[in-house]
Amino acid sequence: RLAAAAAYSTATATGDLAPRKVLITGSLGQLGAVLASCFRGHFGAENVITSDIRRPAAGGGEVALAAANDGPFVFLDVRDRASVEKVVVENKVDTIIHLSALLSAIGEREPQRALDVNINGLHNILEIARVHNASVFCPSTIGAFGPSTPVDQTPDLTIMRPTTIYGISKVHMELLGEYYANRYGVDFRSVRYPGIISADEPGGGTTDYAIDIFHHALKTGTYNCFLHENTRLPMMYIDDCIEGTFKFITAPREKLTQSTYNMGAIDFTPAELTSSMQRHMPNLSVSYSPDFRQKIADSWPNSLDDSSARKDWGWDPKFDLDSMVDVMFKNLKK
Ligand code: AKB
Repeated sequence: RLAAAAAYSTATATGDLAPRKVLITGSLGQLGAVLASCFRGHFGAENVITSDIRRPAAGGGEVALAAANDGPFVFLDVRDRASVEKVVVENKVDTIIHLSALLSAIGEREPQRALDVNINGLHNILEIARVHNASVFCPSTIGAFGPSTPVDQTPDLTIMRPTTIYGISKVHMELLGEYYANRYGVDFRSVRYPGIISADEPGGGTTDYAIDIFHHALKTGTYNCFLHENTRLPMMYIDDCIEGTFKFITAPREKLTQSTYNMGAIDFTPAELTSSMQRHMPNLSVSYSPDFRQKIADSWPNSLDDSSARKDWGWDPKFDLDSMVDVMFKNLKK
């Protein structure tokens, strides 16, 4: 997996590769470590500061630990504006990749903490970016959509009335970022990620079943899925996510026609994922016990229309369901 992380540093370099000083918040989550490897590969390890409120060893596994050790890592609580500002000013940070957020399932368990981190954290980041002239990338999600959104090939511009605190905070993030861009000229960019599949264990999401299933399958040959077998959700393999995110953040500003883009790749149900996995493990047995996360999944789209991302900045995912399953087994068996 360390080799895989290093490989991200070769993500296609087509955009603006002028030197940058990058700060990544929430680096010990699912995406931070691999994004850090990618950006360090292009801009130099010392120019990408990773940060989190945890100690690197405490979570995020081998890859996260390597990302923290491979370059500067600082303790940073995004709710504390002064300490974030200190890091930005002292290090002349010009690009903030703001990943700190509580995801959908954990957000429903702890709505007040989700509001604090997702809303107040974002306010701090945008204000710091405005005052110190930094650009901001903050991912949005399919969770920003809701039960009244059209479910198939959901377009970029549509009804957005999410029913989770996570979704509400992400719609707020998209709109506030756009406000800062229009009113103050902050270079704010966002993409709506589907569920991201990677070998590292994620935390607190509704799409996480599609990762848990691999870990359980390899340990026990069985999995009890918390979603119904026919729940279709948009998903993406981590390599596509990192490559696309790098391309988007470094895309020349004049190519972008909007601040937030859908980023689709594949979509499948737990039953379809199981069949694909059974090509490797014919005896894999999956049962279904939907819990509170079913209602969250039912409020999200089946698939995304990401034609604007493809047209404007060259989004071009490579992995389909079977190739994603093949590479997951390969990485997890290492
Ligand atoms: C979640 O399930 O909460 C996340 C997401 C789709 O944003 N993976």
